[in-house]
Amino acid sequence: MQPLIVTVAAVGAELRPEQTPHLPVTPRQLGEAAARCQAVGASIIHVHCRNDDGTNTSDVERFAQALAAIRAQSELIVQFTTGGAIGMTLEERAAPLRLRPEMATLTCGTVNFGDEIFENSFPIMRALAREMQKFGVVPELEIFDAGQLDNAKRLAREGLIQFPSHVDFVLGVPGGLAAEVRNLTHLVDALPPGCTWSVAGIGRAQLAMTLAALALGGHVRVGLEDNIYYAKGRLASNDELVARVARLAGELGRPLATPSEARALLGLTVSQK
Ligand code: KMH
Ligand code: ZN
Repeated sequence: MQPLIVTVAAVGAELRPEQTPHLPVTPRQLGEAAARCQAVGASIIHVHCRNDDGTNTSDVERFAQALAAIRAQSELIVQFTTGGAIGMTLEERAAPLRLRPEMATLTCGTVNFGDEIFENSFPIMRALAREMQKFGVVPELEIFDAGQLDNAKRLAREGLIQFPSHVDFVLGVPGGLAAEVRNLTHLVDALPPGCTWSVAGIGRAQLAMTLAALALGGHVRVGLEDNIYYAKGRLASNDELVARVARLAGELGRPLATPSEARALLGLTVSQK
């Protein structure tokens, strides 16, 4: 099995700071979270940015500060969101790509998202993919529902993304595909040859999906964006969630990928540090 790539989705867009004291809101807090998560086994950090009051922002300067803070304190692969927050325009979602992070997410279809709609029409996906091509940013394909993998294959036929690619299955969003092992295995079976994949289980499903990925030889995304609890009624920090994955992998004899090993596995040959 490949060394395990652990992604930490440290902040996301949906949580309010009142929900947990562990949310990294400022660039400085993101840098500190990156250092702590690398120390316990993470190799990628998935980045959203907030204003000091916790509201979402796509401000390029704020992303630049976050990027600098993370790079100053860690060697993690920095993966920007292009999903942003519900209600952001395409231009807002794409703006931080000009900073040329090593990776960025590309969600491969529209999905119900709680009571809201996370809109990713083909024109939106094409525009984001083109921006990534323009700035040399490697996409991680986000799959929230079964048909989205077929959308990704269509984007590949159009020359906007390339397979093999790194794919993250985000399972258990209310409105998306349920976080069940049979759904995960179905998606893994449908991947084009040579892809690497991870799974992000939402809420309580984070732990079960972690265990499934470890068993199947995939990679894992954890973090407060997807789940704020360590156990029922007990809030987690990002590094506690990463450390738990590391311990579980250790029990299976699966080594953790360092950031440079993760870069090699993902074809990100040049570190920008
Ligand atoms: N906040 C969600 C609407 C991504 O980062 O690419 C979208 C999201 C996905 O978090
Ligand atoms: Zn996100």
